[in-house]
Parts: sequence; structure tokens; C-alpha cells
Amino acid sequence: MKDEIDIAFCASDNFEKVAAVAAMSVMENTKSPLCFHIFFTSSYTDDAIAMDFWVRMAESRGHRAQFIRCEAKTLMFGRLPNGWHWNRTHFLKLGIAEWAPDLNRVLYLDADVIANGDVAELWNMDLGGRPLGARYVKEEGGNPAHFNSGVMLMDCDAWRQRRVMDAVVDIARRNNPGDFKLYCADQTPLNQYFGNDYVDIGPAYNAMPLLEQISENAKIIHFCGDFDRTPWKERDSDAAQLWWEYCEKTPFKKFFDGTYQTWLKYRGQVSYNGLKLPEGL
Ligand SMILES: [Mn+2]
Repeated sequence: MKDEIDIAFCASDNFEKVAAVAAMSVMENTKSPLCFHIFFTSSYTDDAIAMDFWVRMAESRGHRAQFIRCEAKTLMFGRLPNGWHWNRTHFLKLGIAEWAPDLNRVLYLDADVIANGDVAELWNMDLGGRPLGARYVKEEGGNPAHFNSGVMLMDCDAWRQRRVMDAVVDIARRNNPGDFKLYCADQTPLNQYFGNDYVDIGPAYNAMPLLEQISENAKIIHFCGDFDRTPWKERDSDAAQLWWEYCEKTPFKKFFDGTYQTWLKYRGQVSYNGLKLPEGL
């Protein structure tokens, strides 16, 4: 379909359910037909059920969704750092252009976002020949100026031509030999690679409660930061309330009400396809 908007999510270990809330918010706010591409790894046994629910959720509203399993693909990355609040799944986004060769352009969204407006305007943004659109964040609190990698409009043709995946994985591996030096997983090596070679999409398309008061004009809200303050754990803000309104409309509402506590208990104890990997792998 020609006017279809391609959206990519990356998920592991139940985050496809978090991404479903993001997808619901995009569907509720966007007029164009959507195709969701979910790149994922999982340790859980209800994958098939969750995927089926997810795909039916999209198709019942006239959209499409497909899952791309990435366990073997991420092994190609080799040794990558694990941090206190991320794992190898954070690097999945680097492979989107390579692993979905039919995509010319894709809007990548972290699972921890919700749309609060139509994403078509962002989707159609002119990148002026640059490979990436992302939100510029100014220097603050010891963090250098950078772009946030939670919402990225990617020119996939450019990413493939430049072999961005290999280059960024290489930077991550060289700079960070299995320790915690990266302040933010994929984001630091992506910034090191792209420098200023991207288009600033502006704060409305990646509004972060961590950084600012969220206004009504925010088109995409990004609940980045402390895991304990994510909306599925804390319902203490208008933005978090909005997240729950979209969650109610997904097939995963009960998961967040009940199973979630179990998930929290075991989260971190099982990693990567059920195997406990050595530190730093
Ligand atoms: Mn995020």
C-alpha cells in the first residue's frame, strides 16, 4: 500500500506488550494505514499467543503487523556491553534497515512511547538527504548535547548504503569492551557515528517527562529514564494516565494488572532466550 506508514519496534521479554500500547496510541491518532515491524527476542513461552493477539489487534483496525525474530541476528553483534538498565535488545534498532531490506524509510519508536497526535507529519518530514531524523537534546547535567535515539526517522536506503549497523556496532564494541561505560546503550555509539549528520525533529515528537513538562502539543511522549517511574508502574501523571487509557484498549491489559508483578520478580534473572549469559556478552 503506497500511503502506508512503516513503524518499527524492538522488544524482548514482554516488551512487545509495552510496544502494543505504543502501537495502539499510534493507531488511535493516525489516519493513514500502518504497517508495524516488531523486531524481537524472548525468553517466554507465551510468544505465539502474544504475537497472535498483537497481529489481530492491528489487523482488526485495518493495519498490518509482522514479527521478526532476532535471537540469531543479534549474536552477529558479538560482544556488546550490558548496562544497569539496558541489554542487547537496545542494539536491535541498529539492524532494522539490514533485516527489513524492503523498507525505504521507517519510523522507529521505543516501546516506552505513546503517540498523542498523528505521526504522518513526522513520517513525511524532509530529511534533506540526511540519513536520520531525531530529537536534539542540549547539554545538561554532565551529559553532552546529543540526539535521543528513542524516536528515529530512518532513511533505510542510506543506512544500508553506509553500512550504519556494522559501523555503530563496531564503535560500541571498541569503546566499551563489556563494561558500563556507555551512558545510554545504543544512543552513545549512534551519536558518535552520526555527529551532526541528522535532522532535528524537535521536542514535540519526542517529549520526555524526564526532561520537561508535557504540553498538549506533544505528538509523541517518551517515558524514558528510571524503570521504576515508567507509567506501567507509576500512574502519577497526566501522561501516565494517557498511557493507561491506551493500555485498556490492547489485549494485554490483564498482563499489566496482574502478571506484571511476576514479570518484575523474574526480570533480570533470565536473560537472552532463557540462557544466563556471562557478564558483558
Ligand atoms: Mn525509551
